[in-house]
Amino acid sequence: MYHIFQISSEVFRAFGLKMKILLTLVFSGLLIWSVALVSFSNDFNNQLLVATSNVSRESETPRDKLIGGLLTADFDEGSCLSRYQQSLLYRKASPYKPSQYLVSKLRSYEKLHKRCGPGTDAYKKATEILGHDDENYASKSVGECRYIVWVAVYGLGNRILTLASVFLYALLTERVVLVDQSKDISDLFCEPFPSTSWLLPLEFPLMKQIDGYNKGYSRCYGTMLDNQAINSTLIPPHLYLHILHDSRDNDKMFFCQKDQSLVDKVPWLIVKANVYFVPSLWLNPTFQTELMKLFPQKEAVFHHLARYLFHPTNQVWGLITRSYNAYLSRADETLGIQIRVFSDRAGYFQHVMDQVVACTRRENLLPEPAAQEEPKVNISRSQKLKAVLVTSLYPEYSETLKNMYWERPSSTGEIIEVYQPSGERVQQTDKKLHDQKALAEMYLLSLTDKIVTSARSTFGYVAHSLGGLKPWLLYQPTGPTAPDPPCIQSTSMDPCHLTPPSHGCEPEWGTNSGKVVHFVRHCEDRGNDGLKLFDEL
Ligand SMILES: Nc1nc2c(ncn2[C@@H]2O[C@H](COP(=O)(O)OP(=O)(O)OP(=O)(O)O)[C@@H](O)[C@H]2O)c(=O)[nH]1
Ligand SMILES: [Mg+2]
Repeated sequence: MYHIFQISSEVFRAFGLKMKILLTLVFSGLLIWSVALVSFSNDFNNQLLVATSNVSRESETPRDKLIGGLLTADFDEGSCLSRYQQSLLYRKASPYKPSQYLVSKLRSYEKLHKRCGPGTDAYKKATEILGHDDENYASKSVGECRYIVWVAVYGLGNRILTLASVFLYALLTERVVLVDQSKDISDLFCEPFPSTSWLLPLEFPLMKQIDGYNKGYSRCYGTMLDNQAINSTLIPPHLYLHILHDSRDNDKMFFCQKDQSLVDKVPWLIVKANVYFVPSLWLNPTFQTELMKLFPQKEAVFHHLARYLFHPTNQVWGLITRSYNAYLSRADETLGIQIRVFSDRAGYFQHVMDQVVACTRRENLLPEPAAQEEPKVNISRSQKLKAVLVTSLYPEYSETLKNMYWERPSSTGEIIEVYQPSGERVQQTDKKLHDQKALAEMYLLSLTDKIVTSARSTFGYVAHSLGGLKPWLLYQPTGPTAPDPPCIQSTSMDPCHLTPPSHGCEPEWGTNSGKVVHFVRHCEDRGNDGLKLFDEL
């Protein structure tokens, strides 16, 4: 027994010794090997990281924060984050590039504005003449600086479109544009021109009178024509231009070549407008030559001007970026739907909802909900996510759409996420936060991939044109049923000039203004009315 134990303990001791040596060898081998492996894999990972970052750096097209030279680099970034961040972080590169001629014209305009803007001697001198209302400027040189004052009237969509129109007119006629700041414009937009201001000083001599200007005012251009109170030998120091939906034929003579030679001599123009009047400027042969050089792609006029002029303030940019990051940034595809109801008793209407659904299905913008729940065995985590941004005064439209895709799956398997930032119910123009939300929503719509907008809505026009998107326009219902067809895709992204001149200028008085030049035609959403720029024939 003892023997057996003694032998086996010796065997074990000998075996244990060998085991120890063996284990030590194995462990140290493993250790050396794993150290080698770790350092190799670190090296490999590092190399992989360098390689992939090179690839992503190479494959990522460098974003152009100045948008092809449209923007000047002369601004401090922090004071207006949207100006340079829009193209760096939120927008796809626009397929529409500004012409070099437009870029150089903008740089010259910026210099002119700096020389003539508020606070300069030139501005002071120019305002002094406003005190002498009886003076005739026919034979006087009015100095280098002539001005056009934009007055804020009507909804925000109208304001944005008219301010862009007034600015283009200023570019064409070498005037300086100044902006009525009595409303909330500076809560919405940053200054667009460096080292100066576009805000009309509150002490402007005509400030108190401007509110009351209308068609009946003796210095209204149409009224002066009616009264034969203006001609080449009788030029007033200021003129009021009435470019609104109720303008008379004589007010619209403003667009004609002969009239422009008179208007040009007036040092101060004050404009109230609620329509996008750019298309009518193209009907004037003098402007047309210049406009062709500025905008070789005609339908991109507002697109470029808006990206140059309208930079949301940091507060509005916060609204935009928070919404974008929370609801749109992760989607594979985004669709914007703007629903504007024009009727005395506005609100949620079933026929408007039916129209939106009919349009988005017919045009393959949204999938059909499936007839029944499919028993899915293979669950895929890579389903496509489509985000739908709805904007409307009424929250019921997006709620209905959201329910539709919750109650039934989509026939394509896509995940449909519906989001509506606000539902203000009533228009509250000039209320700061209301207007800021309206601007944020127009801007967010402009960031979507495809867009459906309501006919006749300036809110929708701003959104699609700023985004460079040819919209699907929802026809305006004429009764309590959805129009058939429900919508049409526009072949041009530029906004429509509602209530344009219906006539030509002499000698072709009576010509249909939609038939004067082939690229200015009636708007798809307005039947035989409205004027719009088209590149596609
Ligand atoms: N936030 C938000 N406000 C809206 C919306 N629709 C209309 N509004 C408000 O109502 C105003 C409507 O005026 P516009 O912006 O000129 O739009 P429009 O569709 O041309 O309407 P009208 O000018 O009344 O013919 C907007 O500026 C907002 O104040 C919307 O979808 N979202
Ligand atoms: Mg409007």
